[in-house]
Amino acid sequence: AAIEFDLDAPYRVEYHDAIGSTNDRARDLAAADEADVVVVADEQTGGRGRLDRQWTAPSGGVWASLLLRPERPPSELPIYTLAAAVAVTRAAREAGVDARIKWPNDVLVVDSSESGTQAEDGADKLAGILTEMEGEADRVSWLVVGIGVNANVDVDSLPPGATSLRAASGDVDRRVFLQRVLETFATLTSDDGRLDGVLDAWREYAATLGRRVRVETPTEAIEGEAVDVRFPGSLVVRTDDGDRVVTAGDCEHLRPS
Ligand code: BT5
Repeated sequence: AAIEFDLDAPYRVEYHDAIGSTNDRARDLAAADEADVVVVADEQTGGRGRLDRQWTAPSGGVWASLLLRPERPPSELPIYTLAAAVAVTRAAREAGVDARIKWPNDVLVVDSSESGTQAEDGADKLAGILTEMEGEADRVSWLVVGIGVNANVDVDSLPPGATSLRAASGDVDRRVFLQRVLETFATLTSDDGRLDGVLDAWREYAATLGRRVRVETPTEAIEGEAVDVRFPGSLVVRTDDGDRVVTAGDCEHLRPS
């Protein structure tokens, strides 16, 4: 179903009925010196997750990639990914869904029915964020924030462990939903400070804080209690050997021991 994304946002909108990956298209626009564009598609045929994983993106979802050129060093960019997760979570909650964030940026819906297919202990994945960038040590050249939300799609068309807004609370007006996401994202990332508002909102929506977690970093696995998030988006894990600050990795929520 074709949709029009005529958004009232500080970004130019480029809409596609079907495309390989909105992130790839945004990267092409970056190479063409564009900025402040959001690429939106009804369907993706080659959607991408992190670490070369596939992202299933049938017609009816909100698949969008935002191209930005923030005046920040690459080391601070995780805060944009957290801001995107907060923005999606807020929009989902406004749509009546009990959405929460798993560090760093998976949006989950807590499922009280315990059906057993969940990606995480009692929760299903509603949305994911894929952030990509290029730049020097002191300043990013471009940043692409890819946002994938299972909106008006059947759970049957998604991988196990996934859920959708349709399944959790009903279909949404995708134009309104994306508009809200972009508004929140723009507000949270507009101040030049340390973007503390992002962390405060992230803490409010966190599913991870206070839980036992196992985080696989590129070099090791760290287990302990997730006690806080800190700029630019690192997880503080309390282990038997003291607090560890984890900047990147895959996080698994463990059942309480
Ligand atoms: C993510 O990766 O969660 C980032 C997903 C970003 C997708 C957006 S859509 C717009 C933009 N254009 C793109 O091409 N990508 C971005 P990761 O944390 O690596 O999770 C990937 C894993 O989630 C897969 O290995 C599957 O297990 C699962 N998965 C795949 N499709 C899914 C879906 N639609 N809903 C929930 N889980 C899914």
